[in-house]
Amino acid sequence: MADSNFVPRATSHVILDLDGTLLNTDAITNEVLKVFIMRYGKKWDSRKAHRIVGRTPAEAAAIIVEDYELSCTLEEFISQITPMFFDQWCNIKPLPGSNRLIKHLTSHGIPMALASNSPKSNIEEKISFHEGWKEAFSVIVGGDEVNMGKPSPEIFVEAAKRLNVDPSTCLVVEDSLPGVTAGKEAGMLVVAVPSIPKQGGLYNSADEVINSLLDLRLEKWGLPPFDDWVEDTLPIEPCYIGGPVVKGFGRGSKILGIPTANLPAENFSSVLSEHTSGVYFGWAGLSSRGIFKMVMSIGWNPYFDNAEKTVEPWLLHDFGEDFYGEELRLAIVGYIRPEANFPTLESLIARIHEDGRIAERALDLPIYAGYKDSPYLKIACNEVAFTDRPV
Ligand code: ADP
Ligand code: RBF
Ligand code: MG
Repeated sequence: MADSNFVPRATSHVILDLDGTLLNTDAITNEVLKVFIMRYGKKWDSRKAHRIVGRTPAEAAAIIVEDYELSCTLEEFISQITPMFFDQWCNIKPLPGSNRLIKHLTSHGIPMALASNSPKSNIEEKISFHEGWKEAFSVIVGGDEVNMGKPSPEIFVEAAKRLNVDPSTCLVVEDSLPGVTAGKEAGMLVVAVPSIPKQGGLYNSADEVINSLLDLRLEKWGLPPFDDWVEDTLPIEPCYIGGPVVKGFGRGSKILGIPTANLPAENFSSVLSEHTSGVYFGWAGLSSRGIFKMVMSIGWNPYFDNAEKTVEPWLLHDFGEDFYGEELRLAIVGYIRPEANFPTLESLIARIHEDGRIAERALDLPIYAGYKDSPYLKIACNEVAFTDRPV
């Protein structure tokens, strides 16, 4: 992995993987496999999903038939499951930062290629649901156009050839281990964006491992930097979620001295799956109390090794009491940073307070301030007049 002394060489072309990197294919894969495996009386274990990430469809099929000891042949499996996937392609959502990255590189005239283990026709079908994607890529290389898919470097070498450039001037962005291996073997610079959380350590050969595309710093690779960060924050497509405040584990309030209101995660697991873990901020509406500034973590709870993501908003206001059972509604409007491991509790606490200050300042900016008036938040306050309430 890149150390701090690492001076990258400049790149001029970007080669992107599709599934798991630009598209949240994993969500659909999980759903389809869950349903399919149930038909055979077995239970899908999403923690084993990493076994198939970055595999060719045939490899993935073989792994699943074997892992779950399904009473069908590989051929039966593939012929039954393939139409189930086709039906879902229109529902695959871009991962956070995909549209932003594609638009940015397009507007700066940086040539882009798509390089995926999927057959080319599947790639074209999948990207057809996303505006501007097809036109953005001057080259598309599918797994059916080479002898061997990733981890063989062939797909990437072919992409560089069609882009008419030396592989060494290409930056690859990849979520899977086979993809990272392929990119490095091809002699390219590789940024890994693991789609399975907490596996970053496995991606040693990548030049950098980042948490999500939102954390991509193009200037590190000699490419034009994003210009949409505002005062240490990144505006995101606003997202509204809410529910009754439930009792948490007490670590936040008792150990960190930072209470976070827990929401029942099952209410919005689909919304959560669309957000990568990290620190976000926005506005919080609390029934009968008003609207407050809020900074939150998504997905992080090292303490309890939870399988599901959690949302933990810290309302930037001193209530002096609990508010369990009250309806809490959130408008999440910006991103601050990826989750991190802190060496000490003190450094974690200091960083969360810094996040709080960043959110506090940012929410006064016109781009974020307006969301305070979202009707969604006001309903949470039982329609009372709260314009004069403290924020
Ligand atoms: P945690 O481990 O997340 O702190 P608890 O449920 O034990 O979990 O404590 C958090 C509770 O503290 C919230 O559910 C809420 O009722 C209360 N609380 C008080 N002040 C705040 C605040 N400023 N932000 C969030 N929650 C608060
Ligand atoms: N815990 C971490 O270990 N790493 C982090 O980067 C991290 N960021 C956080 C950011 C915010 C805004 C908040 C409120 C908490 C954060 N936490 C982090 C703490 C973690 O979420 C903590 O375990 C829970 O808040 C306690 O339930
Ligand atoms: Mg991938």
